Amino acid sequence: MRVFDFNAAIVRRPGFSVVCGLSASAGPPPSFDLIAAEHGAYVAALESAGLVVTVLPPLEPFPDSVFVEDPALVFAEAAILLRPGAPTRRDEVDALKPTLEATFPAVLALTDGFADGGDVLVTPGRVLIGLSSRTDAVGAANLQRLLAAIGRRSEVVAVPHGTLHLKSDCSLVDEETVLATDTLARSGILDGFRAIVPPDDERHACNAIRVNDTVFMRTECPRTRELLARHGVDTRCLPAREIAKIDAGLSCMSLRWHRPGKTT
Ligand code: CIR
Repeated sequence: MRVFDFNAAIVRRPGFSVVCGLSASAGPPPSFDLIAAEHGAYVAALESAGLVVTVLPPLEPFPDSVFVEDPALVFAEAAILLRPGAPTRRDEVDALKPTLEATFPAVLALTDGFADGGDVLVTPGRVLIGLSSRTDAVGAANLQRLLAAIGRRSEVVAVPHGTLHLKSDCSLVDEETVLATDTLARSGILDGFRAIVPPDDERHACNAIRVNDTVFMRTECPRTRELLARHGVDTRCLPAREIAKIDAGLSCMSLRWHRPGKTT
């Protein structure tokens, strides 16, 4: 089983409040209708890749709750409830907990510090945990202990300054290859991987997701798509321009795992 072989996912529909999602820039707010359309296309793509998708209802009090990747981590053997670094996102965890308890054989929980799922990159040999403005050293150390308890090796790495999450700037393309920004590729964090580096004006392409045999990537990145095609990878483009206005990308809209006993 490869770390990107998935047959199940959990997503949450955006609420109308998503237009007030956290954003580091002072640009115009996104449109709810366009975000809902991007989310719809995303869910359809996961389904067409063979995943059974659990769609949770919107949570209006939590504008960023559509980004289910941040409050939890999921593996076949267990889910881990995290402690998001942004105060407005902390209680998203409680809202997700009953679904995870009903779905996974075990649910562990971070008790100290802060960690966002967007800072966690699962690779074949180890789980990378990025220290960022959302994930602190205490949270990362706590997460390492929980990962060890389920038999996963992990390593704590530093996310370059100015990057929201580790996975804003990198993603796994295959078992030996990552898509990464130039800064991250040069940082040493990803040593041991072959890095495909998009041109700087397509750096947002680095938040992609490998799902089974396809890399889902953002629509507006034709040159990165070409690089991936040259590498022999099948790609599928998805719109994400609107969620990008609130600092989000493709990885953050789902929790994905391989549910034992399912065939796809
Ligand atoms: C936030 O700032 O928390 C949201 N507006 C965006 C979260 C994106 N999450 C992710 O990339 N894992």
